[in-house]
Amino acid sequence: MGEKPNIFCGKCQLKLKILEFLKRHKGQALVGELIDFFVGQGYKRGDVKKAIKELRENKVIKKIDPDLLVLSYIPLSWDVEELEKGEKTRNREKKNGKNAEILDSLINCCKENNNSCLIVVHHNADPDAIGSAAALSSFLRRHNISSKIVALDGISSQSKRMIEKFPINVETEKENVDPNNSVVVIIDTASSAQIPNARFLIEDKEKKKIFVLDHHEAGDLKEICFKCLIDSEAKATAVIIKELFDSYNHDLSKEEAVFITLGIIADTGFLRKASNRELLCICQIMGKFSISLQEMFSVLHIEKDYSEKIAILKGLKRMEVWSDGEIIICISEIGSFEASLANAMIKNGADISIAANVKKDCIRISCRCKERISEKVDMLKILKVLEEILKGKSGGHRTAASFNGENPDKWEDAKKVILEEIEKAIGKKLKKV
Ligand SMILES: [Mn+2]
Repeated sequence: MGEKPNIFCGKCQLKLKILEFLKRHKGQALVGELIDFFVGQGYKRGDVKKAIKELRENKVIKKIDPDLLVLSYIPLSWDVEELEKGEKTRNREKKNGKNAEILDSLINCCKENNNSCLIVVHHNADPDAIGSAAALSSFLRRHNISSKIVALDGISSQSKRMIEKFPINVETEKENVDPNNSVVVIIDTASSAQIPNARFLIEDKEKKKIFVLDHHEAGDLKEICFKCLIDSEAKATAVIIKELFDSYNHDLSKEEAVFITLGIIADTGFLRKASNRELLCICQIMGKFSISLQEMFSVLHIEKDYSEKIAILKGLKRMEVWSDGEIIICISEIGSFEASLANAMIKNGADISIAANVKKDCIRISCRCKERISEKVDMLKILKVLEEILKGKSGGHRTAASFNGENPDKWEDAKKVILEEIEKAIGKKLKKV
């Protein structure tokens, strides 16, 4: 038998056997029964107890009530590699355990501040900002601290829908916010430029205790804050909040779970951009509460305006399709919403989409290119070629680029140039489909 990696330092075999035992018993067992079983297998009682203790310290298993042990996490398979991966996850949890001090500190500061604080979110506050703020506000309320969610720079339409469905108080009027409240938590926000109307709340930073909880690259708020937890690896602030609660051993309420879920779904593009960390968080919540993921999706799904839908449908009707037999290129014209049309063409099968908004005295073009194709075809470079013909400027990147020009009369010529440039890039001739 090969040498087992020393994942749990010593007694690895026994620990693995305990985990296998728990797995066979639907992830849970009575402490006494488990110990008796292994003693019956010839292990020393003390060794079994020690192994259980170490597994609990590693957060692999936990005790729910005095007698019941349950698995904290269930790996996909029970080999050592999976357990090692689990170990990495737990190391992050341990790190956050240290970070949980920020919650202690926040609670203490609030207690010295009349049991209150303000929770400030960025302009056009999205569901991650509002959801994280709502979950934190509920957490504080359960510690007898009243907080006000402050959104003086507007909230997004997605957030409005979320609040309609799950009502919470969000303050949007400056007059109703006490400028002297000395504890301010800033959520999902990296720089003061993102909170122009709320900046007065943090101006007198000597007198304020400012906390920052965020997942963006650090901005100027990091410089002025009293304490911060900035983790740019997290895909949503909501996942940071959830992990903070976990390491605080906070018993998540359903309301908090809903807001955290909505925050994660919104900031990960309906989970498409979620990493294991966000998915694990969602799975833990789904395992504990009866929350329907479909319902959460529908709360955040926003119907396009009638005018936008009609514009896109007209654009699709006018669409030309070109191909080399493999790569599909769609070109069309539209009176507005050219970016939406470019996205719609990609969504319906195009590898490259070009949507032009040809007006009397100006032209705007929006392009998209699938990641896979963008290794060969650089749409920004192609739009640059048009700068002379259409008298304008291009911007963006390889996969999403746009163009603004003053010579709309040359659109037909420009279209030919675009197709030629694509042919050059892929080294094949295109045919109209
Ligand atoms: Mn966010």
